[in-house]
Amino acid sequence: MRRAICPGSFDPVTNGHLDIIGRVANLYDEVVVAVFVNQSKVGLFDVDERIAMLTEVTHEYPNVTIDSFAGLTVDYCRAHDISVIVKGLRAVSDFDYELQQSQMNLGLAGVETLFMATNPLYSFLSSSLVKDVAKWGGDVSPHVPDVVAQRLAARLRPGTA
Ligand code: COD
Repeated sequence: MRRAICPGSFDPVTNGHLDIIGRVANLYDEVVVAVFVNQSKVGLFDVDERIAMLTEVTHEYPNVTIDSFAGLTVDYCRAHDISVIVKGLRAVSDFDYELQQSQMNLGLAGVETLFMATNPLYSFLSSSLVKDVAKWGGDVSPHVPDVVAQRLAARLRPGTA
């Protein structure tokens, strides 16, 4: 059984994340999309909300499951018999930090990291950018699934949705 993990904050999931998840689902028998519970950072959406959105937008992939974790990604991998972390790379600016993480994770636990190049349609997309645009009333519907656009409007511009 080939099992991979796509870890991230997913606050919230964007079409860029979803593109990577769908492509990974075509390559592995099982894919866990794991929301990192970061105790030192308050997100726009809580972990349960992020999981609910991810669950809804990945329902077409039967081999994708959604989970959350606290602590090290490699500890989650060891506990769930996962040998590969898949990360999306948008630009050179992602590379330095992702390289450091991948080398640390390999050293910590022998877990490999595979980098998947972003679809150029989404190379500029990040959750932070989407939240900023939504906050000021910009149209984020081309960049996130409908359910996410609706939740962003309800959270950031209540009364206007
Ligand atoms: N196109 C392609 N890929 C994308 C796009 C896009 N438009 N947007 C984001 N991605 C990729 C990112 O590159 C990343 O690989 C993944 O999707 C998740 O992105 P985010 O922004 O939701 O999540 P991050 O980058 O904040 O997640 C960081 C982790 C939670 C993975 C990391 O901090 C982690 O592993 N933390 C656990 C603690 C740990 O193990 N620390 C030691 C690390 S060595």
